[in-house]
Amino acid sequence: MEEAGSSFSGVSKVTLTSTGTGPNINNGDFWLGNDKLHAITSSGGSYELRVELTYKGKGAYAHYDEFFVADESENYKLKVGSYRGTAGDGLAYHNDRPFTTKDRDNDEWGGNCATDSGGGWWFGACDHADLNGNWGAGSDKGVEWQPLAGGDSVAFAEMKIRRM
Ligand SMILES: [Ca+2]
Ligand SMILES: [Ca+2]
Repeated sequence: MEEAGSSFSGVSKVTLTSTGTGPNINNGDFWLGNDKLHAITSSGGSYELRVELTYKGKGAYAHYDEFFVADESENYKLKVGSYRGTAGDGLAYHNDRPFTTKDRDNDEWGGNCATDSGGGWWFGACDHADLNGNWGAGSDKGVEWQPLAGGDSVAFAEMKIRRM
């Protein structure tokens, strides 16, 4: 189960600039798109998520035994299940939160977390993890997984899902 997962699919690191329709490629980064994530995760069966991270030359992972993205009418709300792994549970805070982009503010903060953090995510006020930030940026604007790297940007991030 913990092999790097030939049957896992879906790469990411993200710069989603708009509302979730279609892939959005920016500087070699790729986000599958929330409509596609919803279509996949609602297509039958349940999906698990494995987040691969590298920080200071060391790999770490976070595994969730459920991963689901709701549809646009629910603002692509995230559902993640139980955590296990070595990276810390960066997504617990984001569970059940809607997706915020620079042009659709669904977060719980007075400003727009996507604008401040560099890209769309399932923000609250604002994040414990945010893999759509800016590579190498500090001050809460980086590619973040705070249980692993605090306010630093991780060096690599990938989200992979597979049907259980
Ligand atoms: Ca807001
Ligand atoms: Ca951030």
